Amino acid sequence: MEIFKIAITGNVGAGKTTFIRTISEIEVVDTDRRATDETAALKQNTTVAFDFGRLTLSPEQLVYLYGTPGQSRFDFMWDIVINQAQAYILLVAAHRPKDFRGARKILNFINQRVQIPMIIGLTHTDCEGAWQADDIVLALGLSNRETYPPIVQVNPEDPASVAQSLVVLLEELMSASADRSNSYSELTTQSVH
Ligand SMILES: Nc1nc2c(ncn2[C@@H]2O[C@H](COP(=O)(O)OP(=O)(O)OP(=O)(O)O)[C@@H](O)[C@H]2O)c(=O)[nH]1
Ligand SMILES: [Mg+2]
Repeated sequence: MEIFKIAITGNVGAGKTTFIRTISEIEVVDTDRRATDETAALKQNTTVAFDFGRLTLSPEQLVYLYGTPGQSRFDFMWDIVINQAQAYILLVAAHRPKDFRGARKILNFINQRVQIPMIIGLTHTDCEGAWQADDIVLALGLSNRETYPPIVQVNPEDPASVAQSLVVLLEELMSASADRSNSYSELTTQSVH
């Protein structure tokens, strides 16, 4: 059995828990609790540890989905989740420009710890005040088109949209593994000669 471990990360209210609930075939193990601090102004409940969901791709392939808490005071959980993951999606709420700096912080936090395939998922693109993808890319400090990751629009409430974003992420993961095994076979070929 092949298991792909995918992390879903992003700021408070980006849609991580919803994303996992929408696509998981098992009841999501979530750790949502009533928000008590500044988050309470934004939403009733917030994830305090992690979410876990599961998706069967084929009889031999499973996806495990791990959602992080959005609040940075739980960043020790980001560490635990990201160290388990083979790839991740960073969800960014397109209508909350105040959160772009926080999204950047999460990106830097993860980049300092692991180098794994990732994509950016823009959520809330249907909401009033949503920024265009190009402007969000600049706000996230991703100015070099050659190096920045795939960016998709995703509605965490829509199963087809969530599935489509997972396909893009799994393709990134597959192509990164193919690159790794090519460079491994180049290395071993070189060592034979
Ligand atoms: N209109 C709209 N609503 C969305 C979208 N994505 C998420 N939501 C809603 O936003 C709310 C917050 O979603 P959650 O899934 O709890 O967010 P979270 O990222 O898990 O938040 P924390 O656990 O607090 O960090 C929910 O009510 C979702 O239904 C979107 O693309 N469009
Ligand atoms: Mg959550």
